[in-house]
Amino acid sequence: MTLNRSCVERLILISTQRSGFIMMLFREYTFGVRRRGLRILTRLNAKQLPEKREPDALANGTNAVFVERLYSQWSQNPKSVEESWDAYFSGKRNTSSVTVDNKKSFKAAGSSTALAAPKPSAPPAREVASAAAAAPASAPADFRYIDDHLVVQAIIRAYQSRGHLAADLDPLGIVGPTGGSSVDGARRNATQAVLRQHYSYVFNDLNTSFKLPSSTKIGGTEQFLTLKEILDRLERIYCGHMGLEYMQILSFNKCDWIREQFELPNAVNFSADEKKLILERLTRSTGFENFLAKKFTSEKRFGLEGCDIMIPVMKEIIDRSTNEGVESFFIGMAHRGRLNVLANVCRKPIPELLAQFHGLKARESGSGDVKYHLGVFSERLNRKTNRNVRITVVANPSHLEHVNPVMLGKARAEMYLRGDYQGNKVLPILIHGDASFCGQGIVFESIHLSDLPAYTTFGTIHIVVNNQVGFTTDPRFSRSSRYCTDVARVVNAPILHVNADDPEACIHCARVAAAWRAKYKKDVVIDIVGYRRNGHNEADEPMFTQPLMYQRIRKVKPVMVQYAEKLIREGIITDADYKEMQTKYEKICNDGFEESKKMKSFSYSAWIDSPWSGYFEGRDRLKMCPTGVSVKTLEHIGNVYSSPPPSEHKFEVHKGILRILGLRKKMVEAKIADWSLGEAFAIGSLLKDGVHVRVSGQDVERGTFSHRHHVLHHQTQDKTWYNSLQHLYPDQAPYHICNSSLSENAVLAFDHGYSMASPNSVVIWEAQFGDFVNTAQAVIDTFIASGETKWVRQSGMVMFLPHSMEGMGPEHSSGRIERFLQLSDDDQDVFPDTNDSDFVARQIMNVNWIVTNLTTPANLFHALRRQVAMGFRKPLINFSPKSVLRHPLARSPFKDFNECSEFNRIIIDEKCERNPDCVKKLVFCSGKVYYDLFKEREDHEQAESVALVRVEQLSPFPYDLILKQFQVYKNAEILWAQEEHKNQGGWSYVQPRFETALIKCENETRCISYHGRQPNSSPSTGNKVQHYNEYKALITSIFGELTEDNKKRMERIVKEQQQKAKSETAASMASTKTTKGKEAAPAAAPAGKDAAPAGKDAAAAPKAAAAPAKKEAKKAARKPVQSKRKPNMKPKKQRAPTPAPKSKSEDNIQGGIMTKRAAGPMPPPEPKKEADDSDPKSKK
Ligand SMILES: Cc1ncc(C[n+]2csc(CCOP(=O)(O)OP(=O)(O)O)c2C)c(N)n1
Ligand SMILES: [Mg+2]
Repeated sequence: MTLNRSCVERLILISTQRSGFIMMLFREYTFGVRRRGLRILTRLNAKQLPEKREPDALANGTNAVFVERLYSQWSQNPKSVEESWDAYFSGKRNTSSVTVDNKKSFKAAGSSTALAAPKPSAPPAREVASAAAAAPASAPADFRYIDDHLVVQAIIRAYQSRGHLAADLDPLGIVGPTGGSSVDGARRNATQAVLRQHYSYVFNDLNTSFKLPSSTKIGGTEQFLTLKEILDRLERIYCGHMGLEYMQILSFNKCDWIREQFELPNAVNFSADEKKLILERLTRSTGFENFLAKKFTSEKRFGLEGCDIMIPVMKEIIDRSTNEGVESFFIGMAHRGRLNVLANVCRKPIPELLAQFHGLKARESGSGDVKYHLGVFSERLNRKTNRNVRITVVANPSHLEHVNPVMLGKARAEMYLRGDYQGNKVLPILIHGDASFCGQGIVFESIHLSDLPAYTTFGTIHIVVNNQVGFTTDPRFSRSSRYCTDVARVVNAPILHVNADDPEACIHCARVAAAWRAKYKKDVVIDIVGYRRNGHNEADEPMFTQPLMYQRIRKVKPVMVQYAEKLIREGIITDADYKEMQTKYEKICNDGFEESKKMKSFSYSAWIDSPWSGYFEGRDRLKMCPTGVSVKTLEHIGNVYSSPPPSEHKFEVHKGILRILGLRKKMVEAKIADWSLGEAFAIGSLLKDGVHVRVSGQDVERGTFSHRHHVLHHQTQDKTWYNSLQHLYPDQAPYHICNSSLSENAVLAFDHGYSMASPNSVVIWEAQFGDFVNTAQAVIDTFIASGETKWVRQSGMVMFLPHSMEGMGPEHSSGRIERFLQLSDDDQDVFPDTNDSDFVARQIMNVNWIVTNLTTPANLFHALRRQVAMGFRKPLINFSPKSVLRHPLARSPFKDFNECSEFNRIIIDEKCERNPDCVKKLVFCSGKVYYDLFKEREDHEQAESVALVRVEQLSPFPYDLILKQFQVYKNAEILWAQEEHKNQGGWSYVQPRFETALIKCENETRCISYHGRQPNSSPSTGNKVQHYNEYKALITSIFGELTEDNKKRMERIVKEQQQKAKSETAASMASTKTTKGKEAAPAAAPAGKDAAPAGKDAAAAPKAAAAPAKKEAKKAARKPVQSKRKPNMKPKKQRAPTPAPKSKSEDNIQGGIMTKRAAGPMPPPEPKKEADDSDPKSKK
């Protein structure tokens, strides 16, 4: 034992003198194979090593692994190793005097050249072979032998990790390997760029056999190959028409798997029939573009020519994946080759496709979109596998790559709907352009969703149509990374670069990609390197900007022709077969063309990407279902929502949360709801009705303002959560709330995509603060605002955008109401037919979205439930509150949620309406400012003379109700009050609409005046004093200055309140003494410390803004004192657990109610077929 240790220590000593890489090898040796290693070393040490020797080169860390392997081989069969090694291991020789007749093993080509010293610029110490190449010229031949082996290993590794740098990927031959004389003198692509210093290493004999390390599969079943064979095979695999980037993958298993797919002899193998099929598909791909070019010479079609192989690649992926059980494919792509995909992958009927070129009228209203943006859904038989497949190409805007997360969200929802918890049945495919893939940030943001439990689509296959140009810009000016695909490295995706003019290599990559996704459920990229035969579109002249490239392109035969010639040469087809293939497809196109000419109009609905078949059939679209629910339901939801997990589960809840739950419980008992409870009522009752609810966004589980707390965290047990709303009813729909990655753009788009998959779900995306939503502006503009108009694709998605001026500074104040309102497409100058009995529903149906700025929990409840109560779907943009979340006035009694209640588009001033003639001012407002105005009106003692009317639904504008208000307050001055700056908030939207409504009134001479902040380029000041001054100016402009009487009255009230609070505190202390052991019940008032808006942002809330609500909040906040003093008190009584729902998230339920997180529609990816040996998350 002592001996062993000293050996190891000695080796460590030697190894530490070597490079880091040697250390690494040695560490592997000492720790990974320690036991075996020690055995060898014991032997070496005991038998061979003289007492006082210089560090033994043989037994040093560099060679130890090799020696160890050799020894293990020798110990099984001494004849299986070189004679010299046999002698060495059997103790016949001493390591320092090895003088084997190396001529037996090497045909020396001159020992001085053989041991060519490294170049003066000695390779970095980290290189294995630096040790080898640096071996002294006089080194014994055994060392040469070892060095040769080491260099061979290093070369294999170099090909694997760097071979792609010298791969022959460019069909134009502009960018590519220059090639050079390889280590064996043969010409090969791999030069220094790949092999580094090993490139200069000179071997004695090319025919020497080398034992292949386990890190390569090039030998197949062979363990030994000659050097020449090794080099030839590596060159073919890694520096041919495929450039394989996979060594960045941290998992050994996955790297091994990739090697098996490419390195094994005959890995790339096609039968004659398979080759014929590739050609047939190529004929269609190229034939379709040729046909369009002939028939519609001046039309833009963004042809695929130059990357024609993409169609066979997609078809191969579909074939292979269908075989693996995939039933539904979701495709997201931009313009390039889209029509071809529709025709040849989706098999969209050619007449319908060509009709788009004839400029026909659409049968439905809507502005439509250009033909290469429309979505498609097709269901057809896959002839290769004889299985039915559904293919969806998601409609997309011009904004490159923005469709990616939308498609992913849709695919995710489809998985949920199918109960496909592992992504076995649904496969997302994304097609990218080279310039956009690396240029658009949304690519990174979406790729980063790939492994998040609530967002994963279990692997996406990415295909890059890499035509080496973006519009007119060369890659060297459009990206800093070597490859346009580098963005995918962040998720450890294998990246398969492939020459577009080698169809078999491309199809092989497609096969590997499909198999990878099926096996590992992770992203994979195929980068098809081709060219663009025409300009950016067919009308563009590419010679203006890429003259030399296009000179080359003119000389390159289309891949279809090249491949046909190859197959003819190989005797697989004849010339006649090839011609017949072409003629056959041309006829299909021609027949389709003739058919298309007969069409007189076309329907947008034929271009819906995933129809909600039958969902609205037999239903009056204008009939809204009631949104109120029974008090019993409210009580049930309220009780579950306010209860901690059942005690038998010993779920340790944070004490602050227990206090919040206590407050909730009190509210339920008092039959009153705050914002959080109102939201829970909406969600809970939707779930009860079988409507799936998903809430997604940054920190939504707790809620940015700490008001929600849907997911409770076990305080002493990791990864144990509890979400009471998942346990309301046994047969409820699944509820998923998920914190998202810190991205607005991709996550909003993802959830928008999710919302489009089914009308029977409510998908809520919440911004952290509304201000940040503008990072997703493109998604809002191109999908949410205009998606239905362009693509007749409905969505009922909900956006929560926290908004209000509370002195938090320019970027924590505004969700930019004005922008959403500006995008609303109701006509400001047209007073609608308000006598229509279906006016409310029709008005919503005709607008692109609903914009609300709600002030009561009940209205939030109805607004959310209305999303599925309507006979159609519309996005809802709601500006949600911040301080109002806990405002004592922002509460709704249960009666406002019951069966007799409904959504209020405006909230009238009931008191003033009783005596309208006293009202001098009719103030319309929206959102939180109402509570400021309410308070100030009290302080100014103008409760009877100023009516406050809240416009809860800004768009579509509630003309009918506004008109009524004008008529109620005939003599009042009409004001619009807003806290936002004049060029922001609702003013520019409401003003013309108020005018339109006023015009409608007979003999009306009044107009509406603006009261609010002056125009500003910034949403808000960052200075609290200025903020308060602006606030005061707004208040004064409506109510005037406070009079002396007002001030006296206010002082009196404050005193009274203080007195009352004092006596309450005293009383509660007394009662605490007497109710020892019992729970000190918190009042149904805003919580104290725990309920305060969380974080710095909330802490920064200015006194000024908080002023109106503050006194009330303070007053109420004193009550929780009781619970503060009794932090350890247990709740009086714990509710009996509700039985766990038999929902699709059932897998997450442990022991009934305790739950591992139901992360999303599905449980987090289960151990896939193979555990990820590199991912620390998978080990947790
Ligand atoms: C977000 C966005 N920016 C700019 C454009 C304008 N544009 C359309 S195509 C294109 C070039 C795209 O190049 P690439 O991604 O390589 O695709 P290719 O057209 O070469 O197939 C550009 C810049 C756009 N459509 N979207
Ligand atoms: Mg391009």
